[in-house]
Amino acid sequence: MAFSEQQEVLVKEAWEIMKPNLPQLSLRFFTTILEIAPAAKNMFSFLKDSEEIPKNNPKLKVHAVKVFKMTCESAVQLREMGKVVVAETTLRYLGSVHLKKGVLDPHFEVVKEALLRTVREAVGDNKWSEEMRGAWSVAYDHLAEAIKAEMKAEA
Ligand code: HEM
Ligand code: ISQ
Repeated sequence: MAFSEQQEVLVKEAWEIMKPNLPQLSLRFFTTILEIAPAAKNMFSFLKDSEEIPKNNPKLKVHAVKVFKMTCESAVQLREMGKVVVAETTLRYLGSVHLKKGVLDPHFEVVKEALLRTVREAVGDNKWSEEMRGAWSVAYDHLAEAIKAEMKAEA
């Protein structure tokens, strides 16, 4: 399935709106993941010694922003090349991190839903549309498939 120029524009448009609010959106994203799947809590080192989600954990923020950014990059690559090409070293590393943490295929749907909700909240109902949802969705799915494939290759 080809990714259109318009889809790339929709992903980038949302990203521009998100940029000034990344610390807050990162927290929102992470909180939403745990709302959908409370059991995922034990996977994350950010929560090891606390019941509450840390409001100022730099690692949490950096990782969450990476997920946003990588989804945007995935959109650009899909448009330009028709496939997602994460640098081989990055992909290997992400594959092994997620494998080690015990991430399973269904978790990717949880993170996807949380990502889409976070983008929706960030851009607001005036800008949000089915097309924007579709564009983020496809970009995320391709990225997730690349990570899953690497996890399977390493398992
Ligand atoms: C760590 C990205 C999906 C759980 C990370 C890191 C990145 C990342 C960049 C940081 C790696 C590091 O520097 O150590 C992504 C992307 C995903 C994805 C792009 C999907 C396209 C998932 C899913 C789960 C998950 C589905 C399961 C709920 C984790 C955990 C860590 C992690 C537990 C380790 C965090 C820690 O304790 O330090 N991910 N991730 N990720 N991810 Fe993901
Ligand atoms: C790591 N992997 C996927 C999603 C995340 C969200 C917040 C913080 C870290 C993450």
